[in-house]
Amino acid sequence: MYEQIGYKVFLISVKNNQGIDEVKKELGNKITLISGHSGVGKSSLLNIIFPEINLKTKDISGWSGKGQHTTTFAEMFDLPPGGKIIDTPGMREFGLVGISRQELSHYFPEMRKRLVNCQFNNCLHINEPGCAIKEAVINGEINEDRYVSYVNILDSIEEKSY
Ligand SMILES: Nc1nc2c(ncn2[C@@H]2O[C@H](COP(=O)(O)OP(=O)(O)OP(=O)(O)O)[C@@H](O)[C@H]2O)c(=O)[nH]1
Ligand SMILES: [Mg+2]
Ligand SMILES: [Zn+2]
Repeated sequence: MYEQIGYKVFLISVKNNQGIDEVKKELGNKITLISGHSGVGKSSLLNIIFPEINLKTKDISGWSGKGQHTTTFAEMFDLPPGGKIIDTPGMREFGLVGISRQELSHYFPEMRKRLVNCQFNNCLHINEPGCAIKEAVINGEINEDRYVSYVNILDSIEEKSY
């Protein structure tokens, strides 16, 4: 689903040392932030790529599965090949700051390139006539799950009353 939209996706395993080199190659001379739920293996990934960082990770034997965060604050490290990487604590929920309802679809690459085809230039792609986004969802060009995510996020953004 994400590859279709144009994102790079890597299938990796720290335990089996699979796909790690491909990720490492992407990191040089960039600033990268690692994000995801607690316990998905963010710090373990950084440790296997750059052992000199030596981050604390969860011990499997002491792993109760809930409410424990091994990484407790975000920390940025210089990478030997140049660039920086930021390890962050696991998160429960994402919120958006500073993105208006009108702007939201610009952050979905597969929507952004179709916006010019909507009949109204302030279309929110919900129930407007002549909406190119809804049309693309109906004929399968935009993934339905992505559209549902869009609608859910849109609902979570409060309309500013000026
Ligand atoms: N099977 C398997 N286990 C992994 C993998 N990567 C990490 N783990 C295990 O998952 C557990 C959690 O790893 P961490 O690296 O501490 O996870 P984290 O995402 O940094 O967690 P927080 O710091 O709490 O956000 C540890 O017991 C790791 O050994 C993997 O690729 N495969
Ligand atoms: Mg961690
Ligand atoms: Zn539209």
